[in-house]
Amino acid sequence: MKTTLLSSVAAFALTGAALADEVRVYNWSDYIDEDLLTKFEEETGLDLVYDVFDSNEVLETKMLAGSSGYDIVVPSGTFLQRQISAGAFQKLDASKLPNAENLWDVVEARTMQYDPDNAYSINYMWGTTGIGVNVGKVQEILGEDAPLGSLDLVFKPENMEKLQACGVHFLDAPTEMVPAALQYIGEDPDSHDPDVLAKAEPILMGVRPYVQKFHNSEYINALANGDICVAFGWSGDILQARDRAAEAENGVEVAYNAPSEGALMWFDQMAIPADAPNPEGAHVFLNFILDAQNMAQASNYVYYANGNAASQEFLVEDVIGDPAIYPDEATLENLYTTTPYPARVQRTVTRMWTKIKSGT
Ligand code: SPD
Repeated sequence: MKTTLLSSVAAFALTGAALADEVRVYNWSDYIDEDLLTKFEEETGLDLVYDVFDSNEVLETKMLAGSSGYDIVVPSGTFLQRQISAGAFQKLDASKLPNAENLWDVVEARTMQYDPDNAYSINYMWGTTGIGVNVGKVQEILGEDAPLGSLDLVFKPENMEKLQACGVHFLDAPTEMVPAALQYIGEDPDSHDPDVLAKAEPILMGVRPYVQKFHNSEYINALANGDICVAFGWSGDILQARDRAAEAENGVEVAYNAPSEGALMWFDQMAIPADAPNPEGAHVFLNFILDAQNMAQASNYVYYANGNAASQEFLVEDVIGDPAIYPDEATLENLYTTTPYPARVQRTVTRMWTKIKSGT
């Protein structure tokens, strides 16, 4: 098995025969138990090339350009929807996915808003976007009653001014940070109205000076090592940071909270590019992932919920019993979803984000 981080797949001088033996998967970083990759190769006899990315925008650029060379990719729902419209994916062949019977109708009903009939994709994982904290450090700085689970922690300049001393990371994900800022001020987080979207800018600009870095994966180790004390990031990644800190026995206590004001709920979907070199192998990989025990092994490792009902009996209590991963009814009611921005609105948001990141 070959795995690389954000590798380029520019050169494919492979023969048709070689391609048929090889499946190329492009997934998010820190999103699988690598033992599963080895198991896939052993069980199927196929060679797996497994590359990783950490941004929907990076994946989208490849998907819209075409010829990515991948057999499976994993966009989030809103990005998937836009890429389906652009013709980037091929329909799944249900006859090659017998394990699809394990899928969870509750999740399928939600992902249909991005992929009607779930014709092009299966859910891999889903989660929320929220606040990771180094509990001890944040309480030392803001006091015992620090708003650990509130957007006040990250969007109130007085708090952020103090927290900058111990380090704050934000996601470099405009389609998540802008909705969060809108939610904070009581606007519709899924607004596509440029006048409403513009209201997010002063909120983000107001705390921008105190953000050390905008990045989508470095915060896991940074939180775990105690190098930063706050990250606005993805649920399972922050829970992985919690575990890494506990394993290191370094005295760092990491906690994740979906913001009490409301959190984004998102779905990462596995899909087969229209020009995938090995669609047959892609279906073999999807069917392997859809196996209940394999899917449970993945969730148990990465602390994200999955869309596989049959896997639930194999999930450890730390996962199935944690409402930060499998939300209870009350938590679910406090989650929102978003829809893709039309191209003109997307350009406005991208411009705003460039300004925010540069701080000018
Ligand atoms: N380390 C894996 C992170 C997966 C995050 N998925 C992105 C969700 C975007 N809405």
